[in-house]
Amino acid sequence: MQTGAGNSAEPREVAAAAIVDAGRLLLAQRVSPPHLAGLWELPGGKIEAGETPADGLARELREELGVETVVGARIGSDVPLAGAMVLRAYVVELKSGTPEALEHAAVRWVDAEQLAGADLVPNDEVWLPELTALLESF
Ligand code: 523
Repeated sequence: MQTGAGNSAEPREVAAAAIVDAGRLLLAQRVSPPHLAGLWELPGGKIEAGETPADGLARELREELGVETVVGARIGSDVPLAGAMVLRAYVVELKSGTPEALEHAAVRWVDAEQLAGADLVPNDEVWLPELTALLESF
């Protein structure tokens, strides 16, 4: 029976970016839905049909932050989402531009200690060990 994933056996992907610059990680504060508003996330969004995850994530970051990026390796584990979707994180390099909150309430750069104290969306909390290790490797 179809359950909303179309004809593909692959789940639809939501991609999220771990952008690290000068030893700090970029967090973005969600404005919606109400139960996530005010919480901080790795910016990103849904990959559209026909897009590679790298192209789709770079598009989302252009739209949300006004920056050009290079999408790199996967980091952390897959997080299953409702509606046959899966959330995946990627290490992303900033190529040009300064991140602006075009679709978020705010953006901020955090070090490992500030990351540990940040109010993250619950899904992104599973990546804390990998994100902390990434920050400490710089
Ligand atoms: N998450 C999430 N963490 C995270 C992102 C980028 C997304 O838990 N870092 C979840 C939140 C939503 C779903 O993934 O349940 C889709 O993310 P969203 O709303 O940011 O994707 P968009 O921007 O593509 O969605 P719409 O434009 O609203 O359709």
